[in-house]
Amino acid sequence: MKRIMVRCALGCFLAVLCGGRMAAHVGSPDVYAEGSAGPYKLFVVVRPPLVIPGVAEIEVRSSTPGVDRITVAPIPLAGEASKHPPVPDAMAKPSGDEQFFTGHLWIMQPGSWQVRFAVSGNQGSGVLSIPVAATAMGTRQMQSGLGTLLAGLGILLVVGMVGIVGAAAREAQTPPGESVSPKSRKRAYVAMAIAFSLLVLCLVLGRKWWNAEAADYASNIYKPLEMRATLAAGNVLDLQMIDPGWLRMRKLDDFVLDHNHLMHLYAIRWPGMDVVFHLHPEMVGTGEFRLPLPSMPAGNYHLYADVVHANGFPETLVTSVTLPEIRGRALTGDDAEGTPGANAQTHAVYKLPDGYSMQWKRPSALAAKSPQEFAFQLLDPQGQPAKDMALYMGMVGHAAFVKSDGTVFAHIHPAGTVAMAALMMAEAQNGAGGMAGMDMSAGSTIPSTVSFPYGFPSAGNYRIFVQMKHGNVVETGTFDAVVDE
Ligand SMILES: [Cu+2]
Repeated sequence: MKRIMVRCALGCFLAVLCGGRMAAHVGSPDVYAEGSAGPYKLFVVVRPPLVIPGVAEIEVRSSTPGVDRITVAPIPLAGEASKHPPVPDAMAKPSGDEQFFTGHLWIMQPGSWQVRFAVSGNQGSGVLSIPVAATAMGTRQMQSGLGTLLAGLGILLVVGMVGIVGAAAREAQTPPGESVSPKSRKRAYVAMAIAFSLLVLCLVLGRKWWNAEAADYASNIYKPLEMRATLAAGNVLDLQMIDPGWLRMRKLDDFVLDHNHLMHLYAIRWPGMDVVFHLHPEMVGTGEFRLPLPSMPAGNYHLYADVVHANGFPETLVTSVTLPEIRGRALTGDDAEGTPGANAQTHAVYKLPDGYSMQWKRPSALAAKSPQEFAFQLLDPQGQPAKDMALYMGMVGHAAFVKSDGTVFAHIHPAGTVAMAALMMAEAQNGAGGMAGMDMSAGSTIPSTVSFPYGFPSAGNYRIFVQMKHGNVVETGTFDAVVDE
């Protein structure tokens, strides 16, 4: 506890010095998620703290009316501590909007967390848990103005202290009205020298303490898993994970299935983003995955590999590889390919090679950091909603949001930015709630429209790859988005 308090104090004090965010995805730290807390459908945004320990900002909008009260609690996603939730905090209604709630939560440790929402209202109560992978991401320098101010105040304190000690030693025993004796004067100099030495010693030790705490904090700063990609004989792509050293909890052999696969690999030809593959390498050893490549055009590919650890902590590994033209196998199973080519799709309708088309119900404006629904519909060659819809890896659709400068990659589902494997762990603990897009029982018709909750992390140019399945065909629609500040 003492250690936590010290960290906490340091964390607060360093608030302006450090940066933090959630892991998984690349450059897209905020969590956007949609799900059901009992009868209430919620759109949740969790904005990560600047430091760990730090405060996560939370927004909830209920699209079901009648919500009276929402409480939130941070709970580890796995392990013994997940069974002992802390006392929850009530969310506030900051505006006249009856359906909009805000709150904040302290996240005390980096790792795999869930935020549990307990909702009550005129239709009863319900619970929804949203996984949050919390990491401290970096350290910034102290602002020079603040540094100068603190140094000045420090010098003032030292000089003041030495002055007080000197005055006390010199004059405390001198009767009023008498002049100070040379002996007292000498004693004062000795006392001031000793006081000064002690203060310098304190400063040196304090500096040591500060550096030790800073180093301890630095060891918690997230270092993403690295990956090396090589083309082996027989058109096999070999992916070797490298752990640059981070928390001891991280292992390279504890991955769990996330919507049917241990790894989801997006290979995007760069810089044009004109070819995209969504593939699923198999694990062949600790931290090593392999994939027989399908036929692919030559080029430099950015590789984004999504994995989820056993405790629900998701990571996205990034690397690039230059490939010659590959004459490999045909696409099978859950493989998918999209080749938008040079015809950048800024339009609302994307024509697919087999006569189908995908339509984006494009919002009138796209702004950074603003939570939005991204809805896409699959149309058959007659322009009617596709009737032979199928689930693709258990869901109506999958989307990848990629920024043209390579700084953002986010693999999103109808339930949002959270890793599906982590979400299912959280759901299992609640025994209630529901995931958007995954709650289809057998026999019900699969809709031809899919909707993703998301918010762009920053302004700029993005390409959105949307995948939906009909019959045995996985379609990849491509849409470009220009996002304003
Ligand atoms: Cu997916």
